[in-house]
Amino acid sequence: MSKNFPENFVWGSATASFQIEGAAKQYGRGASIWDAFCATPGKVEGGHTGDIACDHYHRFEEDVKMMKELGLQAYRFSIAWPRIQPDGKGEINQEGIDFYNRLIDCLLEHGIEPWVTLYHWDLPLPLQIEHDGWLNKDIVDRFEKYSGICFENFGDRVKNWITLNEPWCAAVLGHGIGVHAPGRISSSEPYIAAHNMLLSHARAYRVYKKDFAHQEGTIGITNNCDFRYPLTDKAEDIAAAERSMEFFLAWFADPIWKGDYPAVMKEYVGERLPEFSEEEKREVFGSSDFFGLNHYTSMLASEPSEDDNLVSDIAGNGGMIDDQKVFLSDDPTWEKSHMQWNIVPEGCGDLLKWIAARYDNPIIYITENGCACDEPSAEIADNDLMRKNYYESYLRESRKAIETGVDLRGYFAWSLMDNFEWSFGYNRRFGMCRVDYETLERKPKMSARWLSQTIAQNGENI
Ligand code: PNW
Repeated sequence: MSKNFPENFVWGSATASFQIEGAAKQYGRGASIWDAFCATPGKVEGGHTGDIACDHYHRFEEDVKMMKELGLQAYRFSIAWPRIQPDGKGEINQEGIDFYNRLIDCLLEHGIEPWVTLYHWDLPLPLQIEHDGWLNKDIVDRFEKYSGICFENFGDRVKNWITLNEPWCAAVLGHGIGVHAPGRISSSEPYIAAHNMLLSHARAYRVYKKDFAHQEGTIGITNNCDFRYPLTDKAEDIAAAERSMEFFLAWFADPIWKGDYPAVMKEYVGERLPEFSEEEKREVFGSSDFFGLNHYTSMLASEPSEDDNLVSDIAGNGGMIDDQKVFLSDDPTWEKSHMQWNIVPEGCGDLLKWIAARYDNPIIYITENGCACDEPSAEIADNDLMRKNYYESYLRESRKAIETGVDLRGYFAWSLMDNFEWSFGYNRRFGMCRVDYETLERKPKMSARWLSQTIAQNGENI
């Protein structure tokens, strides 16, 4: 078998609207739940906001040029819903449409394929305040309208759509532990929000297939998942690891690829887990042309003992409230990123194989993968060996998974540039390109130069 990645493997990088655009109060954009969250004291480190971010709104041409110079074949970005519909339900803001038209055209002129996420967490604020956001089933109709506006205006040129980015994060971090907007803390709301997200995703998928089939694009959902290794080879730890995967990924993927929530969730969550009607099951089942995967880290899972504190382990590392009854820990030999996320390349390969086995070998795209390194100076950023090694080792394990038959078709490095890292503000830097937040100058780091060579050789150097 050749060492290369498949011939049409897609090499790209990813960003999200709120994290890079800025111009948050300009050109008719309405407020989002993240603007409100940033304005709430104590929620975001340093009181940082998305007002300027990387100023991508004004500098997108420069950014596209940089992508071209790096040889990226694809660029995944998200559309800010409140730029398209400032109140989330009514009038269209033409300036918002015009902006994304300029961006899409510019990408295509440079031979870069746009991959567009419809929702990467910046919900129009009025939908939250007046309608309870994702907790209200009405959101399904609103998301359908918004998606339709996007297909209608951009679908002649955009052929790759992602409905939702990481509904797990929006459900658990946003509605369970409250560290993301809208900052709610609850043990039942995550399941309701997740349910309505799944229905919204499916509705957008169905509308695309019904009304925009002539555009001949593909559309899917992106879920995030860590991998879980059992702490020991005891049967109950092996079961705990599997259960943890089901609470993380199968929660969202089973309804789409198998037709309902995993049995273990029904059992452990009980009546707090909403039920799909038969009609909803049919709408959700089969509603993704590909399996979008964002992956960063792995942890050890075990059956909790009496004194294990479950809650302490969920903040940012992928547990799901106490319901799953899993204790999570780290292998002390694992290196950590500056976000304290374990660097476990083999977890990436094992996760890909887990997905292939459970979901009958779907087409997979890694729509995010990356490493947080704090880079206090430009010199340190320029020599981001840790990030380069991270990309390389995760890609190596991905290629090995492909060799076992996993149908992985593309890889998007998170992220094109340093940006607003949600509740951590601007200090956790995932970017392949450095952004000097004073001057807003951009400069590719070593990892970007490495990825660029890798793309040129279709991964033969890995
Ligand atoms: C993803 N977790 O967020 C997002 O899609 C990006 O916007 C973000 O910048 C990137 O990963 C890095 O954080 C996640 O707690 C946030 O497991 C939290 C988790 C996973 C992904």
